[in-house]
Amino acid sequence: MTSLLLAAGTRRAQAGPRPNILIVILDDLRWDEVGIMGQVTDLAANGATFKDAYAGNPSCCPSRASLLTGLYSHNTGVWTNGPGPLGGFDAFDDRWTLGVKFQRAGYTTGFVGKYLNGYRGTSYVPPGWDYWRGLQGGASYVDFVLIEDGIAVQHSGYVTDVLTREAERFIDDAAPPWFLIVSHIAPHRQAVPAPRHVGAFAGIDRWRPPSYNERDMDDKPLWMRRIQFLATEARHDTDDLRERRLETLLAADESLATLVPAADIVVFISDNGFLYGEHRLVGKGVPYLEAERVPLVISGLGGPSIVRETVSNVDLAPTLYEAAGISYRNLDGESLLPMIAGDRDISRFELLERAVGARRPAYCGLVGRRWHVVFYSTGEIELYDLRSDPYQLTSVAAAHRGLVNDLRERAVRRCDPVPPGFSWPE
Ligand SMILES: [Ca+2]
Ligand SMILES: [Ca+2]
Repeated sequence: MTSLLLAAGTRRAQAGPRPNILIVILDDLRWDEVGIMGQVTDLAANGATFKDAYAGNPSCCPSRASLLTGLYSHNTGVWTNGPGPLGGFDAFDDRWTLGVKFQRAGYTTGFVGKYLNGYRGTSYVPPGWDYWRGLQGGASYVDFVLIEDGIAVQHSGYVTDVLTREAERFIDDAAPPWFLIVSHIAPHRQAVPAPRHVGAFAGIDRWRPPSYNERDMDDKPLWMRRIQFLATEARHDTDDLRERRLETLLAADESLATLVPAADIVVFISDNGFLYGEHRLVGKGVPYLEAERVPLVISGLGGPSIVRETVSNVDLAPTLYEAAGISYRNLDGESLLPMIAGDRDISRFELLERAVGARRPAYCGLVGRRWHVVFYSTGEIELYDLRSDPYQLTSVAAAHRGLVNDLRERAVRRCDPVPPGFSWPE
């Protein structure tokens, strides 16, 4: 096994100008949970591991739209999971995706798995994909419909295994060079592990970071101060959910073992993270690290290296275009190739932006190596010094007026147009 992996790594390192490319996307995987996936560790040993990669709009559909295009939400127009004009499958302009660009460049392109929220009740195949296995929305882990090149096919196997098989079929038949996205639903709710992995993490230590059920919320904006402590039942449910989520990752890891050796470049990423009770929150879509940070490992473009610059899911498209010699323009992201090669830019800030939600105001913000700032449409500001307060326990906006003003000027420039429901306070 080891020699096989080394051989694959060697081949990747020597990838020619038309490399075969595999992107594996997980759903709601936190950046700090990949340690249990041995295949990701192996990828990292041959590649670049990004320690501070972000989804600036940390929920499924906006993040996927950004990943597929290299554009922020304010340019994809996909602000929410939808349905409606602000988000979801219907709101996405699919004419400028990775699939379209790679197909035009002569690649054989494939997409297997979860696409965008709201992709259901249709057999539509988006442009740019020679091989399409789109998972219908709202799918369960064991009973689901794949749109197979325009035809709905009911499946009843374990979803991660079925998607892996469909991906293998593409790799076996595709004329090189090929470009493939495999988009698993693991570890998203309901987080049903494969039968062979049930109980693998039973009894694991409960997750209780310092921010768990945050005691003092006085530093937080009003919408956060209204949130109650997690009750006993919610705490137990979240602990159970975490066990099952981790168990679903084992099948995803097996999928990597199957698919990775065929590719020259491999990208492993998640669409967004997940909170397990930090700041009394369970879920995602909020401006805290556990939701925003995503795992990102890229092999085949250099390394091994640990990259500590702040990067984003919009950087993926330009990185892969550059790696494959495909020209592009007018993208929000930047190629990560210089960083993988060792160039350092510690002044980078990534954009955070989100439309107004049911109980949360719209916001614009920035995150960099040290500072995490969020400007709400209410005029409230959250500023965290990630160096001294990595759990975001105490906002220090009031103590850093000059810094806040500087960051606000940067945010005004980058958050343009502003999210729906947002305006800069006078
Ligand atoms: Ca997600
Ligand atoms: Ca606090």
